[in-house]
Amino acid sequence: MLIRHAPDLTDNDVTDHGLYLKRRTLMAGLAGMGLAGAAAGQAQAGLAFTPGFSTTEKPTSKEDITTYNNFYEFGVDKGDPAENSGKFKPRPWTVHIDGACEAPRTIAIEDLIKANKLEERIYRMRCVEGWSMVIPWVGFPLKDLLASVKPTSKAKFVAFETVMRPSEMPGQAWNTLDWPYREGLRIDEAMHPLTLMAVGLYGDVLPNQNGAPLRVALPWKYGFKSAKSIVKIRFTEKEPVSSWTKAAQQEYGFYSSSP
Ligand SMILES: Nc1nc2c(c(=O)[nH]1)N[C@H]1C(S)=C(S)[C@@H](COP(=O)(O)O)O[C@H]1N2
Ligand SMILES: [Mo]
Repeated sequence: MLIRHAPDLTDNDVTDHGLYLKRRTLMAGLAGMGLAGAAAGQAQAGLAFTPGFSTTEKPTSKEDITTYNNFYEFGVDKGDPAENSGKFKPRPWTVHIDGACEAPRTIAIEDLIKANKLEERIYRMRCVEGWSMVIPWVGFPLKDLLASVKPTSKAKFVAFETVMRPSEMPGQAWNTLDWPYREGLRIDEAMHPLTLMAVGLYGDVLPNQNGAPLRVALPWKYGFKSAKSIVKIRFTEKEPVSSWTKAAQQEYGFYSSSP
């Protein structure tokens, strides 16, 4: 990964932010009246959610969040994911969960969204390269999904795997990482109430470049721990492989808590 001095990408686009906050308040009000679904359907093809944990920090603009990305499957430059992910098909999509659990299963993205109560959570994401953003995610606690498959006492870690689809992900033709992208968490980190399975941002479904249709978002870990476009989740007894740790053990240790 290139180490670059990037600006602090915190947003200054007041108009965008103002509109967003208005809409967020509206959605919260409607959700209270049980109308969020209808409102979301009418207003736009957005996701119905209620506000959850947040930060008082001002969200980065949607423009910056969706055009300055790390997603090596689409190339190594920050603009590559937005530019090269147009052909990627995030639907139909299924996630397979197995390993040390009693009820392994394969679940479709629509069913996952229906079965879980979506919340908006505004987290600061820090990349180990030195840049950060404040991102309004929409998602649900990962622990709810994990609990649904009944992990056993042998489940000490949780391993995540990104989809392998070289025909739609041009970066997978290069040996920049050992594909598919793999990351892992200790079971208590994965079950932490702040660990989010994100399916949207800024009230809409996740853009391809941000990890559609679902990715992890951990507010206290460096960005690379949050795998994008996940197709496999496995409970393991041993510490799982991390693509970045494999590539550069010094910079990307397994734990990698951010400051
Ligand atoms: N599959 C996959 N997941 C990934 C990456 C990647 O290259 N491939 N990059 C990671 C890194 S280094 C960061 S900082 C974040 C960036 O997330 P964002 O582009 O949505 O801001 O995604 C993480 N998840
Ligand atoms: Mo990163």
